Amino acid sequence: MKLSGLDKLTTNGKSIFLAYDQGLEHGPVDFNLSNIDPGFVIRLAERARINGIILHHGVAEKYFDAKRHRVPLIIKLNGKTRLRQGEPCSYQVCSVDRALRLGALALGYTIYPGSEYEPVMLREFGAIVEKAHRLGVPVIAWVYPRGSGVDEYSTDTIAYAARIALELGADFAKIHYNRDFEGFKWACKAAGNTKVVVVGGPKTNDYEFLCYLREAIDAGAVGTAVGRNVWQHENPAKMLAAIKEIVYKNKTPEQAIKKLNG
Ligand code: FBP
Repeated sequence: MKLSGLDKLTTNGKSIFLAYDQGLEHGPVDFNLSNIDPGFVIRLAERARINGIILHHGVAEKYFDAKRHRVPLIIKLNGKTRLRQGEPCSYQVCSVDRALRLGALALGYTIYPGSEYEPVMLREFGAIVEKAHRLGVPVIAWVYPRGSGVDEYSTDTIAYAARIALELGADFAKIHYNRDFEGFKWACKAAGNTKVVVVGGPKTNDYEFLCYLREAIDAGAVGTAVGRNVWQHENPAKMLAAIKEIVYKNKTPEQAIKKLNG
């Protein structure tokens, strides 16, 4: 199966995606006066020449011009707000057709395995993969096991998440890394030919974040789909440059931090 956008989603086999879907998932609470502007974040991704920016369709329609912007667009097809309580459930909010009309090179979808609503998400995701692959479009699965009784960050659960992505036909699995290095190696093995990218998470200490990323890549991840650790940074362009040192250039966190502070 030939997927047309796949080569742009990697640079020598490695990927850096900038996630900017938090406006729906978390609300503007994550933003400041700069990063609340989608244009600011799109420009950041474009200038850094990374492998993609992840947007919901509404933001893509109003801010992203596929003819002008030189960064691959990844549209997240489902979403939820944090206002709703209870078992997590993220339904499709954008069709494959609309995403492609908006210029998407790849599609994203979040699955919450273990949730009461898991069957709905599995069914929607299955239909999306079928259509996307028929059209030659790659699909990224956010696999976040959640729901009562699910230990989201256990090593076994993370490996299960990776495998779910493979079983369901995802081209990339976006999963958590709990700092169990050997466990994450196993998770990357479990993902098989599905490429693993790690979640960024809430903004943390720069050096800690770069160490986390280094480890995840050494364990077998091809990169990261990070959001807040970049655009909440006081110097997001430099943070992206430091991430590039780790992901593309195979540098150490110490070398990358020099790039950040230099
Ligand atoms: P961050 O790097 O900011 O954590 O973004 C990664 C991401 O998966 C986003 O794509 C998504 O909006 C968010 O995290 C979901 O976070 P959660 O459901 O864990 O609150």
